Amino acid sequence: MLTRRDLLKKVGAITAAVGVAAVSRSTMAALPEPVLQQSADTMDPLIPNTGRPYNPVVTLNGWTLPWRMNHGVKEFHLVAEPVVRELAPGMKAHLWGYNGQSPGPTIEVVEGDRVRIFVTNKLPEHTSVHWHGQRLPNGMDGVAGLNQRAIKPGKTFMYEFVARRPGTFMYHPHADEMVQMAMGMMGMWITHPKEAHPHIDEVDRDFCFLLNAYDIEPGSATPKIMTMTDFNLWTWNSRVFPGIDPLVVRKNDKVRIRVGNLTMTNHPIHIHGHEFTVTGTDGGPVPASARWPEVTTDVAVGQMRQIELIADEEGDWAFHCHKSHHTMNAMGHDLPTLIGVDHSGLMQKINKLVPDYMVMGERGMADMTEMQMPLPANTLPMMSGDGPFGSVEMGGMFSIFKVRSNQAPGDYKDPGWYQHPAGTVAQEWTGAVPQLSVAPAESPETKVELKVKKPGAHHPH
Ligand SMILES: [Cu+2]
Repeated sequence: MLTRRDLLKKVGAITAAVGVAAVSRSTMAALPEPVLQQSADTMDPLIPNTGRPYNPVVTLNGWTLPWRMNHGVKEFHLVAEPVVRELAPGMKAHLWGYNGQSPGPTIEVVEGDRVRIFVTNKLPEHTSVHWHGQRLPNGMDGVAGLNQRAIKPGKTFMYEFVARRPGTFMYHPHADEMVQMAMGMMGMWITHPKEAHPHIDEVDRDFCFLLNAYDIEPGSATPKIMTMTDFNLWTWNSRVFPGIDPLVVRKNDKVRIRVGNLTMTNHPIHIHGHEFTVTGTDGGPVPASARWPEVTTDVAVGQMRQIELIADEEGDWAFHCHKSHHTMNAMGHDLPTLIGVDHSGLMQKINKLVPDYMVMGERGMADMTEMQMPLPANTLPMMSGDGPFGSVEMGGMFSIFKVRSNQAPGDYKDPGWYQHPAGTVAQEWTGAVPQLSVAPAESPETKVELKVKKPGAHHPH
């Protein structure tokens, strides 16, 4: 049995909120003490010490909210508030979230639990919480104006319902939704089955995370809330690679990964080296007869996909969104494609006019990772992340599925890079090769002429 002290230790650098200025003392006294998180690290699973037992999830770069048992009701306290979230080492974003982080903490309960959630609003504007996918009384569904009055700044509301069906759900505001979700307000909700379920398997490791996205101008820290499609930071639980922790498993573990999408576009989630099946959606578990093998599954907007696999291939396997623009960090999209364009002599000419100008993309964009281009403060390189063989040239929605035979059960610590057995890494061929012509034939039609436009009105001499 865990004591409260042990419980707090497990959750990491969490603190109880003190001096909540906007909320009166008497109101707070009746509420469970809110638990806050200051770190963006992946916390160990929260082993339940009250209520029905279950196998807890691991929230990627996140944590589970501790609860208080009050006469058989599980009581949670969410605090909606501005937060500072580290997106990856080197960049912090000013977001809105819950209990110190964005996304908010994962809420884990068991099928049949009566749940009471206090929501305190410390934002500068009103909010509400919608419990995506839940069966509940209409007045608990959280759509401000439709199902309840909005929660004004400084006020606390109470939601209460029975977690009727097992599954993976999400929570997010349903008041000024576009702004509040663009600012990072969202979290996951897991309802574990109360007993053996015909369509829910026991697993050794159970991960969850949300897909989200931000548009933060290089050098600034606050997302642009009006952006509809052109986001520049594609995140998993408000983290970008190389800031996203690896998913660490023991060889032959049965692994479940729950992925919810609260961005404004779809994300084909892809794993290397293994096949998986989709075993559940936010509508519930999928019967075994309706599952088929995949290596990529599309997670559309507002959907959750729960995938399962046997981790039977050792190694460091890429796990990422298959939209190549989503595995990049802050970038502009209005650059011309320059592959194959001859820049000879051009740099000197341009540098006379614009001393800092750099030609990019002449041979592709891979040079970007080596370019010592000065970045504004609080910005990440477009692609980076060093691997054992050089730069991984990735950013955004990318992580590594690390399968190790010597990883202890229940150990989620990063084991470092995979040590490949001798002779199992692709390498340069040093034997004889047939004569190949590499340079493309040049003809007047394919030769591209570059015209340099000089800044200012007058023509070049
Ligand atoms: Cu994507």
